Amino acid sequence: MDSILKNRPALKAEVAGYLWQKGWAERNGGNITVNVTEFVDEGMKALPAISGPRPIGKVLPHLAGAWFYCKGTQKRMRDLARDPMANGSIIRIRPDCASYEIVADLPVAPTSELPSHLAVHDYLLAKGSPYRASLHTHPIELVALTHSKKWMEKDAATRMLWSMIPETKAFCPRGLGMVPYMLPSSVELADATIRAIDEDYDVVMWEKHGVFAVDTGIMDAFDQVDVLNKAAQIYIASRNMGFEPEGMSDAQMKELSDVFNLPK
Ligand code: 2HA
Ligand code: ZN
Repeated sequence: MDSILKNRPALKAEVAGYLWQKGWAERNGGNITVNVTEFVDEGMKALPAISGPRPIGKVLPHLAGAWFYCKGTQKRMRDLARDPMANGSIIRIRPDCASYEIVADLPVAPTSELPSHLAVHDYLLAKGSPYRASLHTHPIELVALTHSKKWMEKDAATRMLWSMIPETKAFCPRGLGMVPYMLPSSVELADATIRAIDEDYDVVMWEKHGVFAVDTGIMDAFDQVDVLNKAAQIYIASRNMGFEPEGMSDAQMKELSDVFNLPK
C-alpha cells in the first residue's frame, strides 16, 4: 500500500518533516488528510478492511467510496515524515457516507480532526474543486498575530502580509481568512472553516490555535502557509529593529496584481 504514497504529487510525506523542522508541529500537533481516490487501483479496491466500520460523526454525501490518507491520532509529524504508513492510515468511506473503515497498512485511528477534515473534502468535491489536500498546523508567527484584535479584522492581516514582500500575494493570491476562537475538533469550528473557504480563502487562521489550508496537494498547501508565515516574520523582524515596516504601497500592490493577473 506504500505505493499509493510513492511519487504522488498530492501527498508528499516529506512535508510532515518540514512542519517539524519549522517548529510548527510540537508533539502530535497538526493534521494532514489527502483524498487519494484517483490513485486507487482495482487490486486495492478488492482489499478487505482491517478495522471498522467506525462512525465519522457527520453524514458527508459526496464522499461515498472515497479514499483518504490521514495522519493518525496522537501521532507525530516528525515520525510521519519517516514512516507515513505507521503514523497514518488509508481509510475508505462506506456507501452510507457516515462511516469509514481502515484499509491499510495498520489499524492506526485517524486524526481527532477527521470530521472537520472530511467535511472540508466533502465541500470541495461538491464544488468541483481540484483540491485534494488539507493541512492543519501551528505556524508560530501567524498564530501570534491572531492574539491581536487588530489582525483578526477581516483582511487586515492579508493586506499587511501581502505588502511585506511581493511573492506573498503572487503565491497566496486569496489571502488569509480569519475564524474566531472555537473549541478544537468541534463541529462549529469545522462549519466556520468551510464558510471561510467558501468565501474564497485557501488558507484560514483559527484564532489562538493554528492554520487550516487546502490546495491540490499537500506540498502546495504547505507552500501557501510558508509564504504567509515568512511575511509575518518580516513584519516582526522590522518591529524588532524598532520601526513599523512601511509595506509596499497601494500603487506597487496594484502594479503587481495587474502584471501577474492576480485578483484585486
Ligand atoms: O491533532 O493540532 O488541533 C492535533 C491538533 C488538533
Ligand atoms: Zn491544532
